[in-house]
Parts: sequence; C-alpha cells; structure tokens
Amino acid sequence: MATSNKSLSEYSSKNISDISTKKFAIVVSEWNEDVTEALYSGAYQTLLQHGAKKENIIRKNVPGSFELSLGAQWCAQDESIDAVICLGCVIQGETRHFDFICDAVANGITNVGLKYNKPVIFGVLTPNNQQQAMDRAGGKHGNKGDEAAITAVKMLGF
Ligand code: DLZ
Repeated sequence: MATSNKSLSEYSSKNISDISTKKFAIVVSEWNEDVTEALYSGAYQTLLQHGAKKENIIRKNVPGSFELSLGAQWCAQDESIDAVICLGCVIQGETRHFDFICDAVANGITNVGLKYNKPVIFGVLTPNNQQQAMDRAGGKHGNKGDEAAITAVKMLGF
C-alpha cells in the first residue's frame, strides 16, 4: 500500500474513455483547505485534459471529510451526474478522531457508489502530517486529485 515511490499523477492508458459528454460532480472538503484546493485543481485540470467540458463539471463544498459521503449522495442521486469525485485530507492527530473520520468516509463513499451504481471516487489523503499531505497534493509524489479524476475516467470506461 506504500506510495512513497509512486507518483499519484502517473497512470496507464488502459480504459481511458471518451468523457466529452460525461457530467462530473467534485465534492471538496474545506478542512485542510490548502491541500484540498490543490487536489481540486488537479482533478479539475485532469478532467479537462481528457475532454470533459467545463459546464459538465460541478463543484460542491462540504465542511469536512466526514461530510463527503452525504455530499456525494446528494450529487449521485442526480441522474444527470455520471461520476462523483470526493476530495479531502484527514491529517493524523493525537486522538482517535482520525480513525473514526477515515473509516466513516471510506465506508460512506463506498456505499454511495454501490447504492447509486455509479463511480464515486475516494480522493481522500490520510497522511501523518502536513508535509506528507503537500507531497501528495501536487508535490513530489504527484497529486491525489489527478489520480481521483483518472480513476473516475477509467471507471466510466469499464
Ligand atoms: C474535526 C476534524 C478534525 C479533527 N480533523 C479533520 C481533518 O483532518 N480533515 C477533515 O477533513 N476534517 C476534519 N475534521 C472535521 C470532520 O471531518 C467533520 O467535519 C466534523 O467532525 C463535523 O462532523
């Protein structure tokens, strides 16, 4: 599971589909905003680079990563949305809050995808500290937002 030698912005060309008519929702957590804005920028630009239309990418904010699941559900229930990309950053703290949020958002996002039968992507960083987050939000390990967007594109080409 280690990502230390992998760039999150690198991907294979397998299953890259035509997304010119696809509609995306990107749900962004406001916690650790400097990180999540960088994730959003990566995801948005990656979708555009692969042919998505600006008018087919909507953005919604939620207060924290815990709220990503419900935000994703509100987007996924819109039949015009083909894929939902959830972006957040939960930084390890001194209490078990981290574990509860990470478990909740991972399970919640999974359940929304299964319930609405469409790609709902887990673009959530769970680093030990701010530096690890920045390294994965456009830093030396690439951008988790790029990876999340490519994952949506590939799932639409499944
Ligand atoms: C409360 C909290 C804490 C301590 N840390 C983070 C974090 O690192 N990243 C994040 O996205 N959200 C954090 N939150 C906020 C929770 O996700 C949630 O918004 C609140 O607990 C209210 O439900």
